[in-house]
Amino acid sequence: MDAAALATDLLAAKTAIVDRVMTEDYARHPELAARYGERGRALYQRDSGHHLAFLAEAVAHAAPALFTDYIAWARSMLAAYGVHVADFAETLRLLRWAIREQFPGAPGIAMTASIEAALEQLPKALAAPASFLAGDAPLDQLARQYLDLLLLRERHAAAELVEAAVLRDGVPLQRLYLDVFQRSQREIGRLWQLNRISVADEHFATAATMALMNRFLPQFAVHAASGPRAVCCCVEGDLHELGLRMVADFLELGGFDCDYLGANTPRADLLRSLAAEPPQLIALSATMTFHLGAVADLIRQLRARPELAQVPVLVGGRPFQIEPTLWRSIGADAVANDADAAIDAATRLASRGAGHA
Ligand code: B12
Repeated sequence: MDAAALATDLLAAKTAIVDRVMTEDYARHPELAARYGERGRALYQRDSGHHLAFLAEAVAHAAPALFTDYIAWARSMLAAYGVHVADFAETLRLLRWAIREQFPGAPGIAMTASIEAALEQLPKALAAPASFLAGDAPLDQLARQYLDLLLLRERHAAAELVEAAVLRDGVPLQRLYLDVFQRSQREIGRLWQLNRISVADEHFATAATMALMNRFLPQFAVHAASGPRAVCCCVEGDLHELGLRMVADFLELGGFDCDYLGANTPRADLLRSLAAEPPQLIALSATMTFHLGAVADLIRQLRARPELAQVPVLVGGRPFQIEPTLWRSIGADAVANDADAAIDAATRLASRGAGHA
């Protein structure tokens, strides 16, 4: 049985497995009802569904790191909401048991290999990951000030701060993007994960940073209508567009002519518009591991169309950083882990024109 088929079977049994795990856990540990209260069961069900969704991607792509990374993240997120690490470990053990019951023999063993790895790592996983802005790198201080202002909802002061850094002090735009914007966004994520800030705080910071990027780009980009055309989009379902937007801006600064389509691009519409005018490059972003299926599917569809089969596909986003070989197994032509590296990869791919890596 191949990996993709195992993952499909696992997902098809998701509801049954989650129900079984929860019933067994509450039966073995009656104290859970008092510990987690009335909403406990609903949250247990939701979270176990997430565990299974990430596990299925690790199985589908034969990439256990996708699951172990998720478990390290979930461990701190759950801790921030009062879930005991011992209870989390028990859920994972029961998940392993229920999957093996449901899929006896080799399939169940293959499906649960990542759970074994995660359980081994769990005692070492941090209750709270370290800050992204704790260092003393040149722009750390600027990033800290910028984030502090955004968390105070001081959007105009934040804008003045970074504008002065670029226009007065000569900080290169690319450094501002990567060392200040990207890292403060990651810190925002960490603070949300630890339940220290709200989704509203995150939305405010993301919108303010996107607005600043809109203001900066026209001041620096040389319009390159004759440069290679790149279509940049997030796969269907994925809402994280700021990273892709950064990539598109860097490509524009590097001489590309980018059609930036943004978040959650519907697959059918994308394929139609690509076929109408095939670009020299497609830049695809996925942040959530559970959107990797959409990436693989889209690439398969591109390869199946004669007019698009040779257009190179560059991928990027969080799961590709976690598992460095994933781009290849998913069928892309190259990966880049940040907007800087994206310029080199895109230039290489576009200059090669047709053909795969
Ligand atoms: C802002 C944000 C959101 C916003 C996005 C809004 C927007 N307009 O973009 C919203 C609120 C929609 C959101 C939703 C969710 N989010 Co969110 N989000 C973030 C946050 C805080 C910042 C993202 C960002 O702007 N990063 C900065 C950019 C510059 O970095 P980047 O995205 O990594 O991009 C760089 C590289 O990855 C690469 N790259 C990216 N794409 C591409 C493409 C190509 C072609 C190339 C070459 C390179 C490349 O280059 C980029 C530039 O250098 C991150 C935290 C984080 N660590 O990133 C969480 C984070 C990604 N989110 C997370 C989660 C859990 C979610 C939700 C599931 C929450 C929920 N329960 O609903 C949903 C899922 C939504 C969905 N269906 O996609 C978790 C993921 C954890 C995990 N284990 O996977 C994170 C890590 C937060 C955390 N620390 O817990 N989120």
